[in-house]
Amino acid sequence: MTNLGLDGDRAYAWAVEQYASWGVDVEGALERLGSISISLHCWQGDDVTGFENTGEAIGGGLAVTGAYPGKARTPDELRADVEQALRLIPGSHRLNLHASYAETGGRAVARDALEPAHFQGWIDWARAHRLGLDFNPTYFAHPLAAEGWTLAHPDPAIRRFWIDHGAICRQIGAAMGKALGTPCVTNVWIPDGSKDTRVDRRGPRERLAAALDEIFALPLDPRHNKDAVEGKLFGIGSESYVVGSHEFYLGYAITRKKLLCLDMGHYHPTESPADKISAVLSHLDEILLHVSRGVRWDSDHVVILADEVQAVAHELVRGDYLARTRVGLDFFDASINRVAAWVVGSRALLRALLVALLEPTAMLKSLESEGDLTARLACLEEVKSLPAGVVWDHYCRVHGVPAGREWLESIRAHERQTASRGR
Ligand code: RNT
Ligand code: ZN
Repeated sequence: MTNLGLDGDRAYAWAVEQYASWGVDVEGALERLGSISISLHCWQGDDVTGFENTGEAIGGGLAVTGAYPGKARTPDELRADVEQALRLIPGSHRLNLHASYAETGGRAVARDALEPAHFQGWIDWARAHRLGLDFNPTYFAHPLAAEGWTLAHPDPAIRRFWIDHGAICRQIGAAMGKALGTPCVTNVWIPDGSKDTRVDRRGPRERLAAALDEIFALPLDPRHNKDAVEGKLFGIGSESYVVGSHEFYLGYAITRKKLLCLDMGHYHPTESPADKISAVLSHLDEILLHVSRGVRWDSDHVVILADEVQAVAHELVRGDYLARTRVGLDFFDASINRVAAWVVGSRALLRALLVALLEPTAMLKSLESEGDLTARLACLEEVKSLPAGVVWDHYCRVHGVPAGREWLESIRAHERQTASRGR
């Protein structure tokens, strides 16, 4: 063993003692952390471009800024980049695909004619790497979405196209889940909304509910596919009205027994996504989280270990919601190395979860229930300086992943290997 390893072991033993003095079982916490899979969003690797090669603008109010070189151009490049990211993220995780990442062998396949076969490359690769897959129908970057309306479009022919797309995507999700032995979450997000004052706010919502009911009409085995619906506050071009708002989907998810997807960027900036978890899980079996970071607006910045992410992690642990929550990332940044963005976001989220798992929650809850609010506040503050960083380093080491900033070396080497991609 190297000196570094010895120092690390000593530091870890000391940290375990510190936590034991608070009644916290560090090994138990690490075991629980190891059982949490994060769904990495494929779209961080190529700025939400996908492989349809239609030259269609992304649209849907989504915007990716930056011109960092090295963007993945092909499924193989994207898979190599995900593999590189996963080498630097401790634990076993998942990949979240959009329908626009189908592999159609250079042939144009309409979105309402996609098949599981178009994702066989992804499925085989996921199996080889022991990854689960999650899925999303793609309701943007398409001529029939160019007006900003899809499932709630007033034209029944356009609605039909998008309903068929959604229905087909659930079956693709089920094929992924069946092949990989882990349920695929297929998440529906649509951009539909209005830039300016909407007079008829009711019609589009009635159309959306009816369209969703058609999409979900075919019963699928929940061991293969689980459906989620994602609401939003506003987007570029839908500032005044969003058909699929939070309230719309909360009601929909409760009445149709779907997963509700809470994207951390999809609320008023002063709202707390963390506080919504126990509220919605009072009425739902499961939720999907899109962990993201809005800066002033729904800007989809790379996730960092910030207060709101920590608050979400605390809620999942304190409320004992981990088993009822699927955790995914959702951000896109083209101004920094795209693989590093996945690594920063995933490691930040895992660290937040670790801090939450290392909390003496039972003790804090009993102070609270005894009404000792002074001790609750004092202890919440003291706990913040416990040596979670030392435990994190140990966790990385036992998972064969660089503990500190050394992981950047590996990103640099990958950058050199992929230099020929250019911008
Ligand atoms: C958009 C939603 C949605 C997308 C992805 C690409 O506001 O957050 O989840 O980011 O589907
Ligand atoms: Zn999202």
